[in-house]
Amino acid sequence: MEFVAFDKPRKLDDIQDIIDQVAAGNLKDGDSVTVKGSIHRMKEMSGFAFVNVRSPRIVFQCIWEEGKSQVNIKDFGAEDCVIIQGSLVFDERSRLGFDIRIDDMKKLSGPVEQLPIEISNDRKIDKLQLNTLLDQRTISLRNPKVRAAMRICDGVMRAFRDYLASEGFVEFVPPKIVQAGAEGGADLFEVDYFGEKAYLNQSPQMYKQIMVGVFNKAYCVAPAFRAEKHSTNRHLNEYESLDLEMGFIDSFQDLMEIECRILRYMFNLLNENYAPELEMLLGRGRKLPELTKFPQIKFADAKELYAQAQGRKVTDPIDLSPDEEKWIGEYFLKEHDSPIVFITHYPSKKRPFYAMDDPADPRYTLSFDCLLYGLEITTGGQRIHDYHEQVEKMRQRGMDPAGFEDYLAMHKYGMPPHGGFALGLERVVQKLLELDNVRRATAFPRDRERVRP
Ligand code: AMO
Repeated sequence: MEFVAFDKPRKLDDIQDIIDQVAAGNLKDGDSVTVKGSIHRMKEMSGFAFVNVRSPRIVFQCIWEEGKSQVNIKDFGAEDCVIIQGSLVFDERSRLGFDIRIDDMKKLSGPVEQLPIEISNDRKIDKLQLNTLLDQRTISLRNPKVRAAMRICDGVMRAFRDYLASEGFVEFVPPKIVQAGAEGGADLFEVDYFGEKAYLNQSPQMYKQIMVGVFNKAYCVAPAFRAEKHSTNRHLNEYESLDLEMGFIDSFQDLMEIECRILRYMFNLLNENYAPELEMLLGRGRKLPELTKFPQIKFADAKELYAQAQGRKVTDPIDLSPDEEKWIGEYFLKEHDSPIVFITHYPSKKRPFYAMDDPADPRYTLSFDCLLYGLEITTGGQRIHDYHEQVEKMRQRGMDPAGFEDYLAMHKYGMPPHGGFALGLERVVQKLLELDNVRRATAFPRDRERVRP
């Protein structure tokens, strides 16, 4: 029998290790290094070649010189996976402050066919039709700018998780196959579940409320499925929902307050740890703004503000159109220097059966949306926790409480005043990175026309 030797010292073969060692003064000009990566681009001149190599986060420059390097550059091409043995050549003109002169280069594997798109050419990638970019996702994701957006997704989820852990929230895993819709409405994907009808979950709503009875503060990061038939630049049929729910709240203000803390933490974390990706997508020197204040306005007042600005009467008093949201976002950015605005007290008619009505005016609910640069990124609010009140609201809506036995079980056996909200990951990333389409903010978008790759 043998044991796994897991305590071996780390091999320094990632460019980031080399950068760190150079910065610490442990590696000097001329020192030997080994580094792994994929050949991103090659530029050959006579007796000389620049070989740009892509590591998980950085593209760095290696230099091949005839006579000095032991390999023939003609044996290599884009997307070859290589291990390079070389030496450091300190050079102020290089982006990293050094290049790597190739002494030896070993090909581990490489493409067997010409690539259908030129991964390393940002200009060509930018000009590709979105559909082509998505059809070729396996390799378009390797483009540094395209993959930068995916790393920002990582940062947003990480910030959500880290911040909630710091406030004592517990992460749980909701089911994705369920017996009934969570939000009402017909936008459900049906699944054949051993001959019975089941659905892909629209939202972990019921499960996160149940978990309030268990942990009091609970959250999950999980896909939500919506069989919505429209095709817009802000809707996906599968999106990642960052959900939280908390009990013993004093008011629904508590929920907005924690969302403010999460967003401030998220923006700071991205600025500190994801600066190269932000710059790649937003432009040199660009960062996310510092969040210091978070305006909130009642739904009815926001409608009025918009109507006044347009010199018209309020239209559709129970909903906000995408144009209105956009205008409200612009208004708060201009007047209050805030990319974020909370819109509170949505009309009861527009909110699901679980939303708590405002005792001061039951036409409205103790709920809110959060807009980021004029796009809804969050819906949330206080829920009904009293069993009889919940049953009554269902009846008023023509719903049969008997069909909601599982949902009502938590109310029946005692729930604290509680509430929560959900942030749509891709919409957050879309807005932070100023992307024209939410599909660019997810590695493998699912929409009416796309279930591949
Ligand atoms: P809602 O349905 O508003 O609320 O969804 C919450 C957030 O999820 C995102 N989102 C979407 N993103 C991309 N494509 C879609 N089709 C899509 N639909 C929703 C948005 C939205 O703000 N259970 C409630 C949340 C709660 O009250 O806790 C819910 O699901 O960013």
